[in-house]
Amino acid sequence: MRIGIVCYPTFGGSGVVATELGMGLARKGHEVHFITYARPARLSGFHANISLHEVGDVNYPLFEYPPYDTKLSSKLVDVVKYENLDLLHVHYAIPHATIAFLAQQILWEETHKYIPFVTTLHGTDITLVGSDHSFASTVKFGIGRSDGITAVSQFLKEETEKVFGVQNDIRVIYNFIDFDRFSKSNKEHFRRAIAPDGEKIIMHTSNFRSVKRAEDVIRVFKKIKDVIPAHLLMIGDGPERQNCEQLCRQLGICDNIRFLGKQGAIEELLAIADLFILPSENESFGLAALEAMACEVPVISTNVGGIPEVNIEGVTGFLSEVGDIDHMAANALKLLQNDDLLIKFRKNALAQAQRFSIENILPQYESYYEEVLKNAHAKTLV
Ligand code: GMT
Repeated sequence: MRIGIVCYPTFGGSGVVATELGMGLARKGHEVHFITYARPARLSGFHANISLHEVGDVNYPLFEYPPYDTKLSSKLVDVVKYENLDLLHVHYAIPHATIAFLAQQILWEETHKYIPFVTTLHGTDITLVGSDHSFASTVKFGIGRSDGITAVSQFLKEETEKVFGVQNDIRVIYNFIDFDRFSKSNKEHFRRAIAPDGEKIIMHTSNFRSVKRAEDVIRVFKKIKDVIPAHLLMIGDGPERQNCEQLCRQLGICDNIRFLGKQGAIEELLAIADLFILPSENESFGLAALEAMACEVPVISTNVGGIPEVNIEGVTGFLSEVGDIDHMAANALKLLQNDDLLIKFRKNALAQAQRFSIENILPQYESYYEEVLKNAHAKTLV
């Protein structure tokens, strides 16, 4: 199949999933074309079946808000036409679903080629941004016009149906993990550098947006550190990072916390972690938690959104109400102070992550594409 993938190229979860999916499809022999405004952060090296089409800048003094959507739509028309694509798969509804629809209409008018498109809903496109009234009608329209819609969790499917009252069938296809990359490796030298006296290592990765409640990680860590020797690694960057740094100073625990910023090889850091903390206010899936679990790191998380579909209470980690610092810290200590329990949870985390292996999930996308293509043949545009 010749597939065009549209995504945000950043470190955000939707871009990561889109890129890993494209690379997986390419490995299976499909021809994949990424259409984005920059090289996706997770796309590395040369792949025989992968091409990248960058949507360039729009520089004209009139445009205080550059019309990226227009350029993206024209780029999609070109790539579909000249690379003879079979299908578009757009990640994150805003604005990609509506732009794909626009490109579809243009192509139909110009060439009578019907290009079906699949929209994958990732989370904040529905829960935060999508339901903001100023976006709602356009997002609902884009979803409604998609030839196929997938959601990354059962929670997100139900939320989309509730928020937008959409009639289309939404297919749940969970996020996945590539074990060739994400599996525990021996990084003892690195562990010794961070925690020379055998201290426990706690980790958090996110884009430090307020929805991630990264300050809660610091507060939970303070309670852990008050009881046992420990270090915290904070990975990623974003709007709340400064507040987190400030909080460390206020609490006087800076010596035990490293802010490492955006990192490419997360798996190398996860290799030395004992526990992962994800205290999000909302999370449609929690890919960061799955990556941790694949590296045998149990997860202390909140119980919101799709997280309980990934992190199983009392098996792969523990779940708490949003903002319940005491509960999260108590659960973390339960694991960190009992090596046998920690080892058991590590094994459970790996076993649960294996359910989400790329080998299990990628064929679900392939057969969904085939279904969508078959239905598209029967479709006519008004
Ligand atoms: O919130 C993020 O980390 C970024 C965001 C995105 O779309 O880039 O992530 C969402 O999609 C991820 C991949 O499907 C999910 O794992 C995250 O749970 C989801 N984030 C939220 O729902 C807040």
